[in-house]
Amino acid sequence: MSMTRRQFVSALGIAGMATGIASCASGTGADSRSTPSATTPVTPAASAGATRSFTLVAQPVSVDLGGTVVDTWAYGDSIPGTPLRAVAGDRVKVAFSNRLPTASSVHWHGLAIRNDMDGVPGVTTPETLPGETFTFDFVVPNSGTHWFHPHHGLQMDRGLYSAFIVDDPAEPGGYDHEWVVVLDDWTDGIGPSPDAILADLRAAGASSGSGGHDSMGGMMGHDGMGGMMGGTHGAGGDVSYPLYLVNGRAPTDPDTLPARPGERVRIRIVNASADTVFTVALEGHDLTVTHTDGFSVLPVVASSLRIGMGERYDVLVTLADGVFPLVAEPDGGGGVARALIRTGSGPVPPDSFRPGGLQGYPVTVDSLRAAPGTALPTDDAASVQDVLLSGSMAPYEWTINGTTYDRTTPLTIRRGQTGRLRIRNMSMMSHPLHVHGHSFQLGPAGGLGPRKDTVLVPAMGGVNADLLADNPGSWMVHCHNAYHAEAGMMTRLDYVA
Ligand SMILES: [Cu+2]
Repeated sequence: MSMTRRQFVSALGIAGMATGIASCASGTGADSRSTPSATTPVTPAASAGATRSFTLVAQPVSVDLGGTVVDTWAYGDSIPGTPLRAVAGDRVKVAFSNRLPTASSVHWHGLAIRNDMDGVPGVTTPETLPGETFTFDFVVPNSGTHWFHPHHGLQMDRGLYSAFIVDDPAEPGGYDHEWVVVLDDWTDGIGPSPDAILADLRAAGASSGSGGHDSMGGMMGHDGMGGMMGGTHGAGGDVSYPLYLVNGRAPTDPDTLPARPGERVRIRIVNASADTVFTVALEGHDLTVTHTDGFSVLPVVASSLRIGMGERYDVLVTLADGVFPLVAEPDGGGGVARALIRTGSGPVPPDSFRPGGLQGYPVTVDSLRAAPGTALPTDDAASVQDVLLSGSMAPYEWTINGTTYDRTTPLTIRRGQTGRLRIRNMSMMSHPLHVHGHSFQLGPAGGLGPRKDTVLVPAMGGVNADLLADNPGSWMVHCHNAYHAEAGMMTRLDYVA
């Protein structure tokens, strides 16, 4: 049975309301009732071409993460904040009020919008001072699972993030439920603050004695630093997190999607963490990967998939009968993030449970191909530029093309050109590289890989990213590890005459 988009949207809206009520009513404890999932499920926007106005407030809050109450910063009073939703082609106005004790700004990750609304202080958009309101006003060009967060210091590693879903009116739908799943690594209010962690990383780097700028940066790795930080991480990021979250909930009190056996679910997965690459699997089910970063791919059936910071993957699943943990395992171990899908009765597996799919080989960008009509043209790139990712733990500095951001030489492009970024990772950690205001085509030649805006570049590996210069301005190109970005791993892509 195929539905028109309008029928689908209408049906999903009703299903959304019904399941929202169900999830409130089925909570067993006060915590479950008082903090229903912020994102289960979201209601699609009704029509294209509209002007949609939203308010967004960044503020200090106390939030229950499912048994643990933390003081942190959030959009509104939940983590994640209320998702925003529009239809491709809509004009969106967001009145952003900053009630934080410090300046902030909002970046709309994945939306290829006009440069002056991109939310990067000092480059595109003025920062919003405490007590002030700034109204973002832009047309949303591209559909997909996107998100938003501050582009301001380490604020992203607090609770300041949520999904921004953009519907494509031409997309057929064909699923019964939709579920936004936002992954996060958490320390604020439990462990040291993000700013204290960065100060520790810098102090440890300065005092380690191995000194000097190491061009093979990162070869010494983060294992040593993990030891210094007293953490348990092996091959993970630079930070040891006490908790991992799905939709703002700890694994002991997970967000739950109620559904019926045989129903089909679209799961929109966002990795909003600052320092953690996750591998995701759903017990008892394969995941059919349909989109990454909002762009459709030839469907691939995966037992698990690997998702870097800032990346998004959409998957389809036809549900079996029972209770199924959706688990995101961080690189390096140290716990899991998880949610549950409940289609029948049965006990909830313990929070340490790991789906069998995690033992398989995870899907990465290497296994994905752009769907027909999705790929960007990549022939005859008019410019080819190297983007070398490197760094060191002592001193704690991460670099692009050998320099930190304060000394960077921006990449350049001419309007209308196709430009190739030859991204090479010279370090022993993976880095999710994000280009603002554009998407890029991955692969050695046209059309081979997926189209994306953030790509997890493996340790000592490389990718070619071809982009089309169709959105003039000065744009950030950076590692989406918040600590690496703060430690210098950023540059710009500047349009030149
Ligand atoms: Cu990085």
